[in-house]
Amino acid sequence: LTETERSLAASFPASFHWGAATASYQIEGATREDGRGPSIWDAFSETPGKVYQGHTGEVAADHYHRMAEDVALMAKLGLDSYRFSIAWPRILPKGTGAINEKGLDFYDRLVDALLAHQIQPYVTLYHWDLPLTLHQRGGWLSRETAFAFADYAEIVARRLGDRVKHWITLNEPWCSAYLGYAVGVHAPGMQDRQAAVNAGHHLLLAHGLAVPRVRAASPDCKLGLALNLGPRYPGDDRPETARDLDRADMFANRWLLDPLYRGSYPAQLFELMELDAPPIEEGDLTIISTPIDFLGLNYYTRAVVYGQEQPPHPDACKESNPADATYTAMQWEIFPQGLRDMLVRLHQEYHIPSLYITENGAAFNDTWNGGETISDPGRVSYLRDHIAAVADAIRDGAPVDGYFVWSLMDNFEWAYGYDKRFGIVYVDYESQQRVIKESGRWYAQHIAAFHDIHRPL
Ligand code: GBH
Repeated sequence: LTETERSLAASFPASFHWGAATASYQIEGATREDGRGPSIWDAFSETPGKVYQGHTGEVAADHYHRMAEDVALMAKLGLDSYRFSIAWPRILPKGTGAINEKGLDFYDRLVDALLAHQIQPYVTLYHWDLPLTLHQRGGWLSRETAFAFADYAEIVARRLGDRVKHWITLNEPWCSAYLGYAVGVHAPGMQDRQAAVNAGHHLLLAHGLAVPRVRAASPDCKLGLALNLGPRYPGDDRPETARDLDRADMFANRWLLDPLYRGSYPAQLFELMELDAPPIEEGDLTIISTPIDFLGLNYYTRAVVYGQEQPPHPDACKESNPADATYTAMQWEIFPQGLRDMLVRLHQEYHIPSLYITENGAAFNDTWNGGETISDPGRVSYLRDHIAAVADAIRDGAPVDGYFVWSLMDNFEWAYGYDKRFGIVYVDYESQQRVIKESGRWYAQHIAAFHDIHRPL
């Protein structure tokens, strides 16, 4: 590490957590093993034309069979925390009803393996793999799915809650709702904006209903959810730009933040979208805004908004990032300051008591030449500059308690299949060999430097 990098590591408080994140469907494989039921992502990825080159999660990084090796890898990197998700269809193959003990056993062993290495588990209960049977009964368009989720959450918390002290109910409900039900690029692949708004409400309700159930089953736990938020900046100073900036932010950020933290949807949102409000029942917003312990922020990039002559729907604002900026392989602009700005805003405007970066990372076109490591300088800079932005946010008062790299290892990148690699560990999908990239080595050194500073003399 350079001198600057050492002082960056030293600037974090001793209580700060360093981890990496994954999700069940993206890494596990073994989709038909040990009683796992099908999920909407099995069905979606098996539908021709939905995922790049017809890739599916059937094998993925084979983590289901290589769990012990992968935990050893985390220990080698020096992670103190690991965020993973539980596949609902492994626990309840049909979404409700009969429990599949073998599914619970797998996560039980994973938690024990992590704790044996002093790695704290951060468990996401839903990272997009809805049991297919529930989809056939209406999926997130049905209120019943919210109640089914709360039952499922309690089953998991009862089994793991003596050892798991950090729970994340949902990962990125914005994506589940809008990409899954309006754009159709994610499962279940529907293209209906009203459906997305309705699904969003049932996802939030699922979260709110699960909160007391998890708390009751997991004593002294901390609980939250992870949102993908992206700050919006004006492209120029025209009044149309200010107007559309507000609309874009309402859709991208406040749609879910406001019901969770203010107990109401943004006043104009559904009207401006020219849609009906979702089916809100008496008491729903109280359930949704049940206090939680922390918010997980998944941050990748920002957007720059340009006003249009005709006022657009909030989900159709003109966004275009600068041509002279640098971009990742996803064509997402690299903009670390956006992470600082969003953290400070969450602190100042929403008074959130504890923040985690539950995902941050980048895809680059890594290639392995069979050697000891893989050169990925773009990812090293990305991580360093975003970690520096977190330090800036802390300096400006944001209560940030931890940072998770997306991702521990290369994995099934949803609609992009295995074409996009986010890992700090490379996965050779032929041999399933893992190779630590230079970014993984850099992150390990960063964590080691952090511990050096805080080690009692
Ligand atoms: C996450 O999704 C997922 O949780 C994870 O499973 C996935 O592998 C990972 O990221 C990488 O894709 O204009 O700022 O709104 C992130 C999904 C990324 C959705 C950025 C919207 C648009 C950028 N999103 N995105 S912004």
